[in-house]
Amino acid sequence: MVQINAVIDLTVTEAIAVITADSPPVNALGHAVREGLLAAVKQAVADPQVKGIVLGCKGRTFFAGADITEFGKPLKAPGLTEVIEAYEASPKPVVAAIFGTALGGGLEIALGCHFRVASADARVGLPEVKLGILPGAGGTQRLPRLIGPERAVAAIVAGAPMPAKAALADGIIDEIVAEPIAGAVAFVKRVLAEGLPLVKVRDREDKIATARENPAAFEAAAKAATKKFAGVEAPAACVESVRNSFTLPFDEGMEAERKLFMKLVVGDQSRAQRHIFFSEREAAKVPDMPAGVKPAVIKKAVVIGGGTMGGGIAMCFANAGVPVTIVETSEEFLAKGLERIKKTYAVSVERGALAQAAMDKRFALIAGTTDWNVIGDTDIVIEAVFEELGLKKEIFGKLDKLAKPGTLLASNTSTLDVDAIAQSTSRPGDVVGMHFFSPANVMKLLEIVRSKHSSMESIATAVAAGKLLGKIPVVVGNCDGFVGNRMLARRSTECERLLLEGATPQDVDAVVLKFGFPMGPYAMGDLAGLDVGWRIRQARGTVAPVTDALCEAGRFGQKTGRGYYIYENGSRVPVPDPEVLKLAEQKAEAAGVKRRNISEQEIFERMFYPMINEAARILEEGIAVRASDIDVVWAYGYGWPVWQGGPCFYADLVGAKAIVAALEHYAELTGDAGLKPAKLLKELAASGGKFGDIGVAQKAAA
Ligand code: T1G
Ligand code: NAD
Repeated sequence: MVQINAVIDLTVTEAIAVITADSPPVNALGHAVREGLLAAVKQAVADPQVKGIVLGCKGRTFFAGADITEFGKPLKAPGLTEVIEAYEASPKPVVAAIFGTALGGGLEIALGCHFRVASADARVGLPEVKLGILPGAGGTQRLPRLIGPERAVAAIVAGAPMPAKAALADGIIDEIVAEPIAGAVAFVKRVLAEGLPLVKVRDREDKIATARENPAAFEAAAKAATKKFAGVEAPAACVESVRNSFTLPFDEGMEAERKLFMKLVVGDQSRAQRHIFFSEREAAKVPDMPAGVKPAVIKKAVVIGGGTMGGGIAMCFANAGVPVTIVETSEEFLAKGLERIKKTYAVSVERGALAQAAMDKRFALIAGTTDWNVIGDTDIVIEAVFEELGLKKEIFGKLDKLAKPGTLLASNTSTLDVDAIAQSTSRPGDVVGMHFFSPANVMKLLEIVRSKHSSMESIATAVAAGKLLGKIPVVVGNCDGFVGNRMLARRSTECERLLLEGATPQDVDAVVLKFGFPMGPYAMGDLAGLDVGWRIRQARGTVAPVTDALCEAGRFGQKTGRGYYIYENGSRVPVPDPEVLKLAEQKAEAAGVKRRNISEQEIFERMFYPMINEAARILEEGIAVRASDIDVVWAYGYGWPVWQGGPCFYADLVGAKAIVAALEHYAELTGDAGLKPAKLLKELAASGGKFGDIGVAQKAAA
């Protein structure tokens, strides 16, 4: 074995050279890896003893792509394209030995090899679009030559990895093997023994010939793939580059791909998406977590309340293979809850997103009861009953008596005081908030609310449970509305004011949609149900004149067919309703509010700046430890477009100075002291500082 450099070694056995990378955690194709890979293949090609070459990795995965932390910095030679060309040009057969996740540059180098074998549980893909870029080392030129431009553009714009079995069917990999390296060695020996021709993917024309003749099918596939990405740069660039694969000669297509890559990688959208990539990984790290704190193992779960959220949370456990029991007040409510779960799974089966067998397996893991004694034999309890503090305290009092020591007791409350809930037990250290987002079986975000009593073990267990359930856990402090809902409340206040002052729901929603949100605030209110907020305002004695009047008229949104919009015959399409404007005019007159035309820019600023201002207060109070945590909350819980980076990242693009000036203007205009710029925001404005400098997460978006 020859150690080519710190991360690459070369072993020659029976005329087969095995080139192996060992660069934890994911064998990213950083400079040292590239340099070593190039030197190794040159050595293997030059060695007369060597007849065949295998490219593989040690550790948990085959190359998971380029080293994202190198982006935005001067590129050190050799570039990945040069390395791949050296493997492709080898006169000796080269076989890639894939396992784990061959992603981005990892799949691209494998496509540069003459053959690819993979373990059955491997996944391959080109997810670059999720980082606001496109495959930049030949993926948009080689993949179409293997699977055709139509399928390639769909795969590249979606950026989703595919399982080995599907990749085999597509001809991306040549064989599924039990053990990658040994399987690849056997494969290359067979190639040599049978004298199989070394076809370079770059020379394959059969899959692109049809599109060259008639690109209609490609254009249709491209249109379908990008329809949800209006205004997003990377998907459009992916389409352009894949189109080049059948309209330009290979080398010109490669050059064009390079140019598109270099343009995107320095752009704000890619910087924003890379920021979110690293921030979601940082969010799960609790800075003051002592080393050695071990999370408890979750083998069984109980959910109290089988309603909208309880049902979704139970599905999360079942989807993760954890047996879960729902506790309800009556057999009737239990049956309703289980039926809703069954229907939700059945929809996924109908859509082909879930196999019937998988549905049956998961549903079999969900039990229901009205008997609270199940509490005594579980590792975690998540309470999801009505949003009433008294009821939750009563329930945690019961849990305290029944649960075994060390059981994690969590509340899915969206607004209530977790300290108060914890204090209703004799073990407040075992209590945390685990705030899921609706629909709980879909939304990725999980706010883990740390009460002043929560122990480090409880927080560590909640974070681990979140990861087990496939969620993105963000640990936040205990306050009214935690991080997400607290900021959302600022936007809702402005929504109500703008209606009184003369804006329409469709005006405001259009501005928010244009920014990239999947839904505007009024349409979102109608989806969630206007009665949820109404009940909370009634409990708190606060008012929203227009929305309260809508609720008093039974207009709760989609569920009643009318809210801020009309929903005809059960449709989900919001139709503007002049009645709402009339109502707003009446309420404005009653409140003495002067109505006026409100510009798009003002609507924009009042939708986003008050939230950013609240984010600054949240950081001042330590409710969030990193600005990037706030960005992750909004990206994964509230639909903030990832290519806009999140409220704090976006604020840094705009600049604190401009935001402070606008807030001071609107505080004056509305008389709302809550709009006065936060201390931290004013400091950033004065110093030219950035949210990005607060906390430890922002390591690669520079
Ligand atoms: N570069 C640098 N660091 C990376 C990395 C990468 N590509 N992938 C992961 N890490 C770090 C990550 O930050 C974390 O660090 C640790 O590895 C474990 O990751 C030319 C230009 C591979 C499926 O988009 O999807 O190739 O927090 O916690 O859940 O066309 O990581 O421990 O300090 O996510 O097991 C394309 C990105 C790059 C894949 C593993 N590749 N990675 O998931 O672990 S662009 C990607 C992932 C490209 C070419 C272009 C996942 C994973 P830390 P983790 P995981
Ligand atoms: P829901 O009304 O749909 O369900 C509540 C369920 O709790 C009902 O089925 C009810 O029968 C059951 N229940 C009430 N008292 C009980 C008791 N003593 N024992 C057992 N079961 C009992 O409400 P939901 O929307 O699922 O909300 C549940 C919790 O989740 C609330 O705290 C809410 O604030 C929070 N939450 C809701 C959302 C959302 O979008 N709906 C999002 C995040 C968090």
